[in-house]
Amino acid sequence: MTGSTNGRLRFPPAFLWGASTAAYQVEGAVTEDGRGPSIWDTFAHTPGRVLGGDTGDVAADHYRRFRRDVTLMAELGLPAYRFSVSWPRVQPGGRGPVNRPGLDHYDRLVDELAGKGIAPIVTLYHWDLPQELEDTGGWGARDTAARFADFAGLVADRLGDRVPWWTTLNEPWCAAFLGYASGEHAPGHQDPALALRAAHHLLLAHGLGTRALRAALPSSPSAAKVSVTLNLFAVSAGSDTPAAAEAVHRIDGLGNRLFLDPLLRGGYPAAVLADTAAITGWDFVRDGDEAVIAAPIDVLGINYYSPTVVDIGPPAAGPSPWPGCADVRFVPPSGPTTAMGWPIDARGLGRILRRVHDDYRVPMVVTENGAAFDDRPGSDGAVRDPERIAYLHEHLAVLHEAIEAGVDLRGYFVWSLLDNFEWAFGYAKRFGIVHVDYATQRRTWKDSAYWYRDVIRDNGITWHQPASTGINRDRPA
Ligand code: GBH
Repeated sequence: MTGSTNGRLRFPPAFLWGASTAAYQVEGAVTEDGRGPSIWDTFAHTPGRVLGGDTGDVAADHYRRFRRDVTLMAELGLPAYRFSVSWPRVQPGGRGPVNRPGLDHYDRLVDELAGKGIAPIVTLYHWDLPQELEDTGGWGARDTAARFADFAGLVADRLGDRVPWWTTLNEPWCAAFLGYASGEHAPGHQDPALALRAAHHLLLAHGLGTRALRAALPSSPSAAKVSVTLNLFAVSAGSDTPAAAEAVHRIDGLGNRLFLDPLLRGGYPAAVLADTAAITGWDFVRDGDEAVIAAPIDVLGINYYSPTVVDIGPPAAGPSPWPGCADVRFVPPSGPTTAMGWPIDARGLGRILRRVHDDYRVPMVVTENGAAFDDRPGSDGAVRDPERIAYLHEHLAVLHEAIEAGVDLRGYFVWSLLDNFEWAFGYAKRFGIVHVDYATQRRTWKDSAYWYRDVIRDNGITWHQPASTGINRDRPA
């Protein structure tokens, strides 16, 4: 049970603590061992797409440095590491036989983790679609879903005996709407109808991928878990008006129910189909697709960073990731924000967890939570990030409260283990609890890493906000 003895908020004994990364954001080594290009290689190498012209060519060099990074994880006491498998390493063109050297890498990573007692938590798709599949239609093409299922099966055949928990997709909302509607992410299309089609094919990929995983994974001794990770929106109204409530309903529909309902309730929400009827007739949804998508999952991954406030008002300039929501205004935050400009408010996470618990009754894990701040080593070499510690502490306190209220929450993964390639923002934004000096690839524990090590060791947090001083930077030799 949870508890709050001795000024500490303790988490359940089996609560799983971890840290997350994603292949394109940390690996680098983009031509190593026969890897093919992904849509993110193409996008990042297109001038004007990524801040500062940054690319994932080198990133945190995790592909080459994975052994040292696993040692670092062991020093942190990490019980679990969530990483993604690069599809174009395993199938350079997105289809056909396995590229052995590419899959061998993940085999070695899994073994290295196992050797240190760290559970490997595998995400199969964290946005790095093989470019050749984009060339034949990308997520707009139904065939891409079938190709994903093949890929899932190939990886599970090889790693299934050692990976306890699989995630099909990371944040299909982002892949569909940032990739195909606003164009902020690869492949950079700005076509709302195509984005809705992409969302369906991503969900279909999840369903077919789940089926492929269940077929490939050993059922004993204890069956591996299958999940999907969503970035859910804690959306609330900017004013006490019916119009604002209507804006909330539509954003909740496209951001949350469009994914939750087919995954966990067996079909698309009628209101969302109606709201988007002028954009698409949804003719790409075939008989039987919804049953495939609704294949039971064991746990739902939730990524949460910040809440969203909406109202009706003049639209922002530029293409939006919200099809049919030109009349919705995203209210700028008034309180504290991170270096991304995202508001800091942990209560949104609590609202999401209780809502999913009440409406969908599924075990959950927070698969990403964290913040970017302007971190840099001081003259003594220490990286002081009291804002990140405060952010993480606040969110963990909310999780503890949700668990006490009966929410079935099984674990928490901080984003991210390392500073990394922050998509359209390149290396300008640092989410790591470990600082990376990109010139030397030197890793330096931020104060939040020391703090997180102690959270894991104690399986809990202190009652009171930790002071920015008093960080114990002692490390084993
Ligand atoms: C995650 O995406 C990713 O999984 C991870 O790879 C990434 O590095 C990390 O977060 C940090 O960005 O302005 O209306 O579009 C999070 C993506 C960012 C999606 C905030 C929603 C705000 C909504 N989310 N975004 S909107």
